Amino acid sequence: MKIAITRPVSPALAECELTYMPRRIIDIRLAAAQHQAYEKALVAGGCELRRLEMQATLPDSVFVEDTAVVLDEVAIITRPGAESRRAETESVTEALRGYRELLGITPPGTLDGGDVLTVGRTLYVGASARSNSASIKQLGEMLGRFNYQVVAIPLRGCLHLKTAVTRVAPDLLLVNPAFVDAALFSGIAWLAVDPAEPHAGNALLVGETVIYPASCPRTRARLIERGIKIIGVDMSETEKAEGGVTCCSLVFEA
Ligand code: CIR
Repeated sequence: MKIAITRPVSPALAECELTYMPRRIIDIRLAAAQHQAYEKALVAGGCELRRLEMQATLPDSVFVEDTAVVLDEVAIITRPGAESRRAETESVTEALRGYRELLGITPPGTLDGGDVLTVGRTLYVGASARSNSASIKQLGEMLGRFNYQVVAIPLRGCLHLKTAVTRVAPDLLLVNPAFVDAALFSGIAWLAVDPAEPHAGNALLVGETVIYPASCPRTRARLIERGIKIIGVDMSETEKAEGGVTCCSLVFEA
């Protein structure tokens, strides 16, 4: 059974961290309605939801992806790169305790889950402003015993690795070559986003379907052409907070 951990949008989302985007007005009611539709898409994709309590005072707490990396054998609780987000991990730790052995990133390591792309036994980790070399070293040490290799990936001009590249099928990546060098992902085919859609690289593969944002119609057409089944979602409000479809859930096999 697939589990999807989610958390409602905080009414303080407008005070979110922003790195590459200008601050724009966020409609919180619309954000909440869009988040509910996103949760329905997760259910349509075969997930059972585990909704965490809202954390009203933590603006970015809807972006649960950044708080943990859940693998088949173990889960790693992150230490988010933004100080304002560190308190988000506590409730996620409690939620994951029943499902996995838990390990954690410790200081001086910082890691956002949005920087970790798992392909088979390889964890590609974005060397971003949020995830540092200390955490990449810790991941390598922790996960060696589970036979994972950890590979640091340089990024340019985007917040997280998964802003630039995500999986859209077991054997296919969706890549924005402006943000990351696709040749670094050896042995796996890739499809480029439409260059007019810089945030189109963030797709959420759930089972055999891809949850995909309405804001990227050109790349969506490319995916459909490749035979990929899409569930469309409108994420306009969380997109203004620099979040995409992967960011709002932690999906794993129970
Ligand atoms: C942040 O800057 O931390 C949030 N405003 C957005 C986080 C998005 N998370 C993700 O891409 N995994």
